[in-house]
Amino acid sequence: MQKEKILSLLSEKCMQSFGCDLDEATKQQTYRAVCLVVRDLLVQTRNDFCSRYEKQQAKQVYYMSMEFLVGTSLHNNLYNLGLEDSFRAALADLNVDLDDLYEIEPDAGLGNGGLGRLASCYMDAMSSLHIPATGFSLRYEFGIFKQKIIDGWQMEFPDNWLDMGDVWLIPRKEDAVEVKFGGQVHEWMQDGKLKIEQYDYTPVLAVPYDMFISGYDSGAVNKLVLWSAKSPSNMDMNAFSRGDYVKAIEQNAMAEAISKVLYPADDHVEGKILRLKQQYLFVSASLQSIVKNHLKHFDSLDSLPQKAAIHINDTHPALCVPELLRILLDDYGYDWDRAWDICQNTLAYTNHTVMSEALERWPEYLFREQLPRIYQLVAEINRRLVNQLNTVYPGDLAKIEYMAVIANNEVRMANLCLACCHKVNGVSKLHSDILKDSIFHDYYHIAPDKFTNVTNGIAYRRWLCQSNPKLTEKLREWIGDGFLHDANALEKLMKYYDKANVLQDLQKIKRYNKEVLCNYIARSNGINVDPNSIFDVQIKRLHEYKRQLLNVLHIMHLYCVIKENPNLDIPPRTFIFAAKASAGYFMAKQVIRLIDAVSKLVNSDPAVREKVKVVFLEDYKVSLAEIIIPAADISEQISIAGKEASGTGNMKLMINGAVTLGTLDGANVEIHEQVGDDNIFLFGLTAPEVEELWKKGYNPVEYYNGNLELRRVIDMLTSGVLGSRFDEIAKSLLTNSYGAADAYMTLADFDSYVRKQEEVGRTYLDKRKFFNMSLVNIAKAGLFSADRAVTEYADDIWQVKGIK
Ligand code: F55
Repeated sequence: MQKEKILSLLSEKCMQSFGCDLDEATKQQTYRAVCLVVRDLLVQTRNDFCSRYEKQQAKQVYYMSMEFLVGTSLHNNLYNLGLEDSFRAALADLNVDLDDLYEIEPDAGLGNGGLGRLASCYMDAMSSLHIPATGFSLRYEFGIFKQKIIDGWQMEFPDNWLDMGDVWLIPRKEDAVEVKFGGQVHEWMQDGKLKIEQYDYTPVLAVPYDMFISGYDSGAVNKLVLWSAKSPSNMDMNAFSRGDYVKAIEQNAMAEAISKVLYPADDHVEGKILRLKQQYLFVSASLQSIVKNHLKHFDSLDSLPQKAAIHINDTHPALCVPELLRILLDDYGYDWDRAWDICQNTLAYTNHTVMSEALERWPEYLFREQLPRIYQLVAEINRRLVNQLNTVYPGDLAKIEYMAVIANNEVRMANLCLACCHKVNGVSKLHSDILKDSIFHDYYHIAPDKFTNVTNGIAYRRWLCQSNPKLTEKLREWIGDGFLHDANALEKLMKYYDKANVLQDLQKIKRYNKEVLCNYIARSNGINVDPNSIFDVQIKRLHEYKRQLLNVLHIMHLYCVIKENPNLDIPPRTFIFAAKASAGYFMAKQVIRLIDAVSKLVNSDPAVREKVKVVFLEDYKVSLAEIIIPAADISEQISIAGKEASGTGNMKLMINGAVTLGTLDGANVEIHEQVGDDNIFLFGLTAPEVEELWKKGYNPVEYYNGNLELRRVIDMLTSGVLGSRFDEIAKSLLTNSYGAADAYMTLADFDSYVRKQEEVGRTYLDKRKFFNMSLVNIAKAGLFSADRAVTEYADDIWQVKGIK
């Protein structure tokens, strides 16, 4: 597009929206005008795309997720539309730097971590692959909280993203739908047919807001539909006329509370009514709109499975099962068997965790009270399931109870999905095997064909091409442009495996990205970091199983070693952490406090700080990850084997040339398969070894007593040398008071980790060798493209195709 054209569109938009000339607009106004112009372009492309797929009557994907961690959109959209350079040039005429506008945009942080970001990566990939798709979620007024560290403690602050983030959202008030909560169910016979009606319920309106999702160099634009809860206006009017003013306002507030805030926990589930209401609001509204859309184009819902693939992203949208059933039975008069058949063939489910505390269960009474009709249907699903299981496992009551949807006065959402969906997948080979062999083994036994694996993938155009332009430019020079469309083409880089000038260029680019990060660190933390040091990065949610603690214990060990021997010849290192902890997760917050204390100790000690620095970056989010990842040398993926379903940060770091230091967990296993033994630093127990050690009886005290280095650092925790004491952490490692002592086997893996870290240091001294490894990681990362992952979903689960 010509820059004159861009300038005229911007001027028009500025006048329309703000009543001012473009050259008088503030930065904020210019930013909004640019977004609105880009949005118009997306709308045009979307309309063309819709007419094409409607004409072809193409099957659509509906991706249901409580979370989409979108991050920022302007850069992504301009990049995808191929308009970045022309917009940059046009804005330069106005003395506006496009990069400054990028910085104004708040992250749409409608998710906690990996699961939410995965959903966004898949939306991007579906658009790039021309697959007609709609994502459904909630329009949280407050996304994931903003994190500040105050005196070592994590503090949470509200994330008012809509202030600026609303430019990407288009409301469709006319398409609002009603969702019913509570009340009673009335059943009666009419003309020989059973009729069902919910009455005395509380209605809530769900108002859709559309966000368009562009694909790279593609004629496809999909959309994310975010539902916002509103109280139906006639409800307050009724109360007003009865004079019950306060009640009316209260009901308004209660309805609107539903989409107020994203639940910030990714580690455990609490049976909170509000959360159940969030789930039902978005599931019911989405299914109503899917059904309505289907019937616009086809004459009955019989063909739903042929035209719609509805995907359940973890169990959070599991109410899709009974809600679709309800619509078919109650609203469209289907009989049970036919309705069940349609549900089975339309729905599929992805599991993202094996942690039992993260598997959703609802107290039965609460579920029944809030969703009386849905409860009846779930009870009937359970009754039929238990009957069927009685024939498969006659008399095996324990097994049947384990597999039941309702048991122990709880409704179990994973079993609901397993009982219904035609496909169930894990997110890495190891994780999918664990589902089959252990947590879902009994379901696997009765329906082995349901189970499949789709290893996660990332939208690499965001994570490499947009966030690491220097590397991308060089890659284009070396291997051509093929990788921009097909990530597998990155493998062509292998021909430069030992080419000195390529390795030097890789080193220079890394060095440049490290300087960018150094500047960020200096601004945000006031710490001067040496860009020649090894950037050793662990960025992810804070969780005990991810073992940030193992990383810190190693840093404490290094501290002791350097204090003992100040002339120790090791390459300098900067340990970089970024992590949010769930607000109520005590141990996770203690670990943040520990990282903070260790960073103060290390960074202020003249004998140590030339060799080691520790940086904790506040408020980890997509846009911060985009700055850190291109600068990383070492990617810490050190969860206890068997617990991290996949990880996706590991893939983002890999494709930017960081070398993984990790356990054989999640997708690290496949990263290892890709790069081979020589290009990864593996340590620690394997998943079967972890199992075996539990069976044998794990006693962390044996490791403490048997390893002086380990003992020294654990003793430091309680000694006060860190400025304050970390008794709870020490206790959790050594005693049984919080369940199993050292439940994540940090002590068992400590020695192996320390030795591997020594190897990392030695390897880095040989720059050529290190950048060999880095090159192989980039070259072999194509497998982890979201394009590959989405293609597997499309072929094996959804049975959809990209349209011409
Ligand atoms: C969010 C809310 C609840 Cl209630 C439970 C879990 C979560 C959540 O955010 N989970 C999550 O991020 N899981 C991660 O999913 C990634 C994508 O599949 C995996 O890579 C990662 O291993 C897994 O922990």
